[in-house]
Amino acid sequence: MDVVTIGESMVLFTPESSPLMKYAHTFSKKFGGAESNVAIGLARLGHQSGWISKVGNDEFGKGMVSFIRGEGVDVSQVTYSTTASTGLYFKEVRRSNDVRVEYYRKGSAASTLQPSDLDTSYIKNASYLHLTGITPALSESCYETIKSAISIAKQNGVTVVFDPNLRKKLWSEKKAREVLLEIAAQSDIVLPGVDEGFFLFGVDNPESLGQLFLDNGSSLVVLKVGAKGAYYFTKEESMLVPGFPVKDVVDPVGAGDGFAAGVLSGLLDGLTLEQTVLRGNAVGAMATMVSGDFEGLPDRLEIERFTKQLDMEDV
Ligand code: KDG
Repeated sequence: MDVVTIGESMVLFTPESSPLMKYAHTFSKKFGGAESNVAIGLARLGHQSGWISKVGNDEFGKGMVSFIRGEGVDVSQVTYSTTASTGLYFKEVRRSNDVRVEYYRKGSAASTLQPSDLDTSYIKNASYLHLTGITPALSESCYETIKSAISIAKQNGVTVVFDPNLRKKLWSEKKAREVLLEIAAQSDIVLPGVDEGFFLFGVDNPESLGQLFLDNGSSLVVLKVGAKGAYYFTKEESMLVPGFPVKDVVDPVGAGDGFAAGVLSGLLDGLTLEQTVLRGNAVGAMATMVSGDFEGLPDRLEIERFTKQLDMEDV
């Protein structure tokens, strides 16, 4: 595998008859989950990605696994719980900067993941282990699972990539800060947003944040600054790589996962850091142009068209 990731995916319901979940009487059914979004994004770009998870032995769980398998992601490490159900979530996009979610995931199958669910050889044979700050927020056993995955990766030279993906609905701010900093410190590459940087360090200046994440233990920091793009920082160099402006954002959820998939794809292809972050910016932007958490993630041809169209508009 090029990239192995671990996390919960859920059935996602979005209101149809009214934009508000409170009043809608019909909903469309989709799927969502930060880590499987990344795995799907990578598969669409031609990489080998594997998703470790647990779902309920129910119709939703089975449907979701087939769907993710159909996207080209390896789901051989997904197990089925006979006691807990697949998690659900509802999402309404009021405006591009006002998205509301309701989770029905407490005690879900994925929240029962535990270290013994991990197959050491599966992680060991990957080039990258991708993690987010959502999984450790789900339960104590999920937190232990993430710690164990990191230690397997570290013992076997697998690069750990961490997106803090702060979800305040899932845990207390104190616990979130403590755990996200702890995992970031053990990760080779971190992909925070500037807001997450502010949450963790109380600073919002990109240069200072880059340095703080480096001092915390990572060797590459890629800091997202919204539509402006993203900075990268290593001990030797740093740069702001401009973003791709999107006029009409349809659904911002999943942009960060698209960004992560683009960055991982660039690294796997051996691009320069500037080109790598540029790919992350393009994939992240494209994710916002379509409704759904991963539906807008592009294949290579679509990225090329998207970046060329922008060039033509600029001429
Ligand atoms: O990054 C997008 C995710 O937030 C979404 O797909 C659902 O995993 C999800 C979550 O926990 O909110």
